[in-house]
Amino acid sequence: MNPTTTTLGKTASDFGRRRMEALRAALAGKRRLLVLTHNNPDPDSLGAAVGLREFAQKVLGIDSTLAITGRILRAENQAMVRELAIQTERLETIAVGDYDTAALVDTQPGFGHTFVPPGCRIDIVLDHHVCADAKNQGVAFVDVRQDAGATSSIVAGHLRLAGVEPSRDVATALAYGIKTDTADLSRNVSDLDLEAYDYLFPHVDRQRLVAICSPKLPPAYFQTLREALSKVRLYDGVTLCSLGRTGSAEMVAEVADLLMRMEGTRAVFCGGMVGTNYYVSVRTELGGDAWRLIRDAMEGEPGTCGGHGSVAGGTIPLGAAEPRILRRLERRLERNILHSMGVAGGNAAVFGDADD
Ligand SMILES: [Mn+2]
Repeated sequence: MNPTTTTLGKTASDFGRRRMEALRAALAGKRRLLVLTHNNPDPDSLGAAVGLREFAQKVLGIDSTLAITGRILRAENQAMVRELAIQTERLETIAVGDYDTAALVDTQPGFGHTFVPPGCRIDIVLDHHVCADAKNQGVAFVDVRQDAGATSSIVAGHLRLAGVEPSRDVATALAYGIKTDTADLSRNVSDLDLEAYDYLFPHVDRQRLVAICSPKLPPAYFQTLREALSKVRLYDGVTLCSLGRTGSAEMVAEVADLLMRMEGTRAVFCGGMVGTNYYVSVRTELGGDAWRLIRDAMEGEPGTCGGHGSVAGGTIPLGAAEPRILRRLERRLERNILHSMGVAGGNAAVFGDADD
């Protein structure tokens, strides 16, 4: 056995154990926990939320509620909620006074896509994002690990170190959260993610996991995808796609993921207008810094952005959604992103050019 690895492993688990004990201490003596996450919850946030509920219940006997804002949009995410019977409440229907403690997972107080109701004091924050807007002052327990590929991995680590055997549904939710945020353990992956996955895997319902990963999709999905692909602009190693008006921020992220698979692509920048907000998703090849790229792109724009490793996202409030204002914004973003990537502007290649 390699003695260096052993020492490092021990240090890492001592660190994890202290964190787990601090989480237990933060929850000790509480009666009811309110678990919150960002708007339009994604699999990692849902996995982390049900994992934290499992921790509160199995380690401390505390009942909890997961309250959400926005919508669960992607077909896979809807399948996750359905297949794993994830119970959620609408945040606007919750009486905050019924809870004596509250937690935020996969986001932090102050982040743009996160709503904390007035009178709700956050005591616990579990997250893995970098964001300049974080306002964690006064939060009793803050566990933000930027090297973690998924918040679900952080939560699974707490369950593992507390000696909890996770239920099949909870293990499957956490595993799916890790899978999506790390692109099947290929992106932004750390030892913590691998350890978490090993711990969860014997308890995962593989049948359900498959049902979640490839759900049926409505015809409208393919229509949107077709429109998105017709707007792709290819520069040297940089792929841009402005979806214009689109149905959901999730679609922007989904197109970004898909385009990142194109040969020769070093970075993808996708944007789309939903309501009066312009949503941005950035992907870079492994080792790239998506957060730097999105900050460069959004330089001088209002709004917020966050990210980790090769994945980042942001929101720009546009107010008036006139086509002219949208076009100008897209032009500014394009100029910034090309400059940041050191790529000359000019004529982009567009799909279908040769035949048109
Ligand atoms: Mn996440």
